Amino acid sequence: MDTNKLNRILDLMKEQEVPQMIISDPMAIFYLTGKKIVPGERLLALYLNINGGHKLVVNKLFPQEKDLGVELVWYDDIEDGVEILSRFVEKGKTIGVDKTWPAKFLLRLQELEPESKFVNGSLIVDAIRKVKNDDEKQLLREASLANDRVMEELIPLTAKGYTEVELNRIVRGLYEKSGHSGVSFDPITAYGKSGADPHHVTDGSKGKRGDSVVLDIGGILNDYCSDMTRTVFLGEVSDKAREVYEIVKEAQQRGIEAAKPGNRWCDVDFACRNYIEEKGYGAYFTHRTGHSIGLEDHEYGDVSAANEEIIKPGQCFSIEPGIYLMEEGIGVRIEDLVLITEDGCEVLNKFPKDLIVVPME
Ligand SMILES: [Mn+2]
Repeated sequence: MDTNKLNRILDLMKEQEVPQMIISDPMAIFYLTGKKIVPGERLLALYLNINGGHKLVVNKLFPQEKDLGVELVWYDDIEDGVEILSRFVEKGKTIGVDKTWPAKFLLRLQELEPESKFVNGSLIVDAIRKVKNDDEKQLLREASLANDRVMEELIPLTAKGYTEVELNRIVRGLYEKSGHSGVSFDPITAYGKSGADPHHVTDGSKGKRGDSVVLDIGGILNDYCSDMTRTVFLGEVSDKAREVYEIVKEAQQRGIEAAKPGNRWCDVDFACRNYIEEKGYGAYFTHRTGHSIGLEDHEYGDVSAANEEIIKPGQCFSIEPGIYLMEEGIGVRIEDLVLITEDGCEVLNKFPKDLIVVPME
């Protein structure tokens, strides 16, 4: 196990009076052990105790060759894994469990430990995961630079007459050929009206002259996610669309300027939203401004009006305001990832944000 990450978690457990915890999220287990185990419906549980004696309860179907730095406890398909796990639990004491632990395991453990209080342990792990160490920062930087290159390759292809579905497949191919293990979410390649609908599902539509094209894409490089959005225009751009584009661009810049230690996460949202409201488009910016990112594309921590947490160095999140005009068929979103430094932020995406009109053949 990564001792630094583990110690940060144990310290927070002490602070929050959670003496023991069961981590079941495979990505959180990977974060700590460096080992990906995909247990499917089977029990996988990392038991942590502030006094030590950590265990990883794992099915025999997943043999481990490497020393994970934690004692392994094996069970098989005919054994009651939760009962085996419960042998390590300290009776009557609070137990933290992950927010996504299946009820079939939690209910069984509650039956075995009726005296214990169960709390959401994810709040602790997520708070630690939110502050990146130096290795993670470097991986996030590299992932975003690779994403910039994919965006550069993608933009000219938007004017080649591909349908959204075809373009979506092309994006996946671009990540594959540039060393990514996959996409970090289903790419959005939305022309005109599609881009103006935030819930649009990629379909067979094609772009036409004057359309905005929302390209919201990200890949997974060396386990870390990228995520960026650029909006381009096909052949020409209307005055209205240009106006909307410039407003979103300025709003996003204001968000970046607000992304610094001491400010709150909601201040970044306000910086973007206040400007868009001032320009009369407040009703058309219908989502939060961003989200935390790392091993997963959407990690715990929203850049939204509801998050009053103070921004800290090492945190990494997206800033992605947008304006969506359904009737005019104009959708504009601009997104970069930022990494918080001691006195501001580093914008991880270097791809330019000046308005691009893609020449049509
Ligand atoms: Mn995003």
